[in-house]
Amino acid sequence: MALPSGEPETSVLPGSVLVIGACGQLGLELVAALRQRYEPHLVVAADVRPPKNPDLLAGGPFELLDVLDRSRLDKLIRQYRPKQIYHLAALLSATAEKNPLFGWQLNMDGLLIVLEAAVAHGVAQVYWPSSIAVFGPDTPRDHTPQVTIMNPNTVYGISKLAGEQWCEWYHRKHGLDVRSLRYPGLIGYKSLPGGGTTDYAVDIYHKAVAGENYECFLSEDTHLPMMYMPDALKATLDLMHAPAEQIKVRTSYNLGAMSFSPAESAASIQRHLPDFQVTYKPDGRQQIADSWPASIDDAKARQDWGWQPDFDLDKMTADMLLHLKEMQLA
Ligand code: AKB
Repeated sequence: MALPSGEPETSVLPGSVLVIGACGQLGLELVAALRQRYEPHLVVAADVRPPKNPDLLAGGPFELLDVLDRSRLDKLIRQYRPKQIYHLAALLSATAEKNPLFGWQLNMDGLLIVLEAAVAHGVAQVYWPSSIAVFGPDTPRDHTPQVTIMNPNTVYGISKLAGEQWCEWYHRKHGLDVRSLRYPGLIGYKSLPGGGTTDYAVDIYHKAVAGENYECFLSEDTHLPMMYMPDALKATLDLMHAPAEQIKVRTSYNLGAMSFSPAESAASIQRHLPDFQVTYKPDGRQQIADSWPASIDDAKARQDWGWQPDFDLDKMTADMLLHLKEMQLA
């Protein structure tokens, strides 16, 4: 197994990878991608609860871990001696708005616990996801630049912005190789998101394939940055495997792929399923969406470590529908 930063294989002893928050939308897919890349038994999946479908994380170790429990984390790090930690556990935007103090505690204390443990145990690399939620209503909405006015107005966004600054601080003060991406809304067929503002963009495909109509919680013309899961996995692994000197941004990189509205998503699906209908009933999540960028300028990621997405809306729709239909028949 070869790990990032050009380390030779012999230096990786025992060299596992720990994924915290492994049962979430991204975690399930990232564990599978890492297990394809490395030896599966070296990729340790951890979450506060076991997976709903154990098959999804079969093929490698699973450990129960509440990321707020530092002594349990220390124990797992001593047991598996990870070279890399992917720390994904968080409350997303809509859920954190409903439970602000716990959202702050999980998102902020969880990150600080992981960063402290990484320094204490000499873990080589940490990955931590940020989000387009770091931007707010004062931010330029179109082609939002890497460096601009932020002023997020959600608990989730405030925690992500503070977290970015902590990542940069641990890099500067402790030399910790911590890397991060500002994900747009992520769309995949293998698992459902939970508690986000961009979740409609996944739900809509499930309803379409089930032969049902969809009631969307955002207005039809709400444009948001989005990304198909294979691109998100590619970006994450490419970032983590880029030579350290290429990583110039130690807060978090803007990352873009496509931008679309619920109406454009519906139209893309209707090209395959003409009878599919969508109605619109915006709820509290509309306000969150309205405070976020419509599209992202990710020139810095492209320039520093060669980021390039593969999927646009129609290509993603064709792939999503194909896989969801296959899963329905299985
Ligand atoms: C959410 O909607 O909260 C997330 C995000 C954009 O970070 N998907």
